[in-house]
Amino acid sequence: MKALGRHILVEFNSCNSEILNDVSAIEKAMVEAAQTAGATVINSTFHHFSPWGVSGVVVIQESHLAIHTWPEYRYASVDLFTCGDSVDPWVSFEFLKKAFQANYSALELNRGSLSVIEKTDFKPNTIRTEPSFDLKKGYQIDRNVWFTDKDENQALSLRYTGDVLFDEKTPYQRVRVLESFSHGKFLAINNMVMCTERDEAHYHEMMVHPIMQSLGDAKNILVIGGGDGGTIREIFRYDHVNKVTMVEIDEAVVRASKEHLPKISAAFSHPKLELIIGDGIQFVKDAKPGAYDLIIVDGSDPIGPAKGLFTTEFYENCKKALKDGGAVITQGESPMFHETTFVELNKCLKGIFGKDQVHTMIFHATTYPSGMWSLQIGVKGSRHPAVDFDKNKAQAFSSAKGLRYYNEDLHAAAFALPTFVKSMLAENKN
Ligand code: SPD
Repeated sequence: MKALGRHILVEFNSCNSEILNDVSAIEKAMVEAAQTAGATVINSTFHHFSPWGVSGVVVIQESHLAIHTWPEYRYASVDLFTCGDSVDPWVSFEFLKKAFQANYSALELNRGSLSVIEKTDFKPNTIRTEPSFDLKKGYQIDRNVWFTDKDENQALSLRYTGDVLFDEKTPYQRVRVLESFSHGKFLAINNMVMCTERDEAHYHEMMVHPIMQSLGDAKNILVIGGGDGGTIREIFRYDHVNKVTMVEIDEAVVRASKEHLPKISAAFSHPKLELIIGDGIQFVKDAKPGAYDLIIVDGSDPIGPAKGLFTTEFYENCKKALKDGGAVITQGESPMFHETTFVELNKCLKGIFGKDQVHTMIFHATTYPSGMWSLQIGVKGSRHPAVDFDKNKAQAFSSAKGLRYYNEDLHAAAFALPTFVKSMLAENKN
């Protein structure tokens, strides 16, 4: 070869936009393109941009493969650079063409033409005696792929291995299970984190225990959503519960959790559970008046099928379906991330249950954007869940069950709202 390297500049057009926006699929294709050409992969870094597009590079012992995608133009710009004769970059090109389902144009340049550059007798001052990686151990790629849950202005990202454990597009949404480095496996719906192995207890324990401790002997419970199973797992810690009916719209969520999140989905075989795959909104509409002690709404954010879980009609139907003295608790979004939804939901509940019968809790949701999340409760009666509970029982319960987040002190503390949240909800005393 009369040059140091071969550089192919590729224009991939008319690609599959979905693939061009899928950071995991792109990272996999780029790494495999390098390996197929016989390159030794050292490292890869890929990032998904807001609102769409992916950039990344695969560093190979023989140089690099780089990409930037514009899914909205069905276009990707790709650089394939190899040094020496051992790797043919056109093999990587062929691989990527198929992976992106692309049309193409490409140009090969010789880089470092030996007719214009000359070797010197450069000797570095220090020479590394150990290789930077051990070829004997084989494939040693250090992947850097991120999952990002975001709106236009804020985001939470988790670095994950790049391996996709579950990925299905259902009639309702995209359901995925991925494995993060910091929080274990996690369930994602569309591009939102639903729960991670490491911190799911924060959400599920707070969803269930403050209200269960306050109601004291809730026996007949309805759960809307909650397909991962974390909420029912917490409910079944109470022996006095007679029956839990759970209505989840998307069977794939249940399946994904059973297959990959065994600790979260452990209660699906409980004999007191009736699992219905169906529309929870319609179920509540058709429910017998006064049937339930407690309704738990463990839905996703108000996009797609969960939209109807944020409406006046839905909570009016919940109230009808509750016994006197019963309560509904719902995931109430974030005062820092979804301010409008958080406030509107609160107004909606107050309009139905009455101003003094609606109570808001805040807890640390470390893998939801902003890290600050709420649960909102409507009570059909005068019970105040922050006050009307037995602290000694809560203490005994949380330690006997080995809970990770909820305890007797946190119970009342979770209802103490920061001043800016009180102002949002017009709950300031003066
Ligand atoms: N932005 C995330 C809101 C998620 C609420 N539900 C999560 C389901 C966990 N059981």
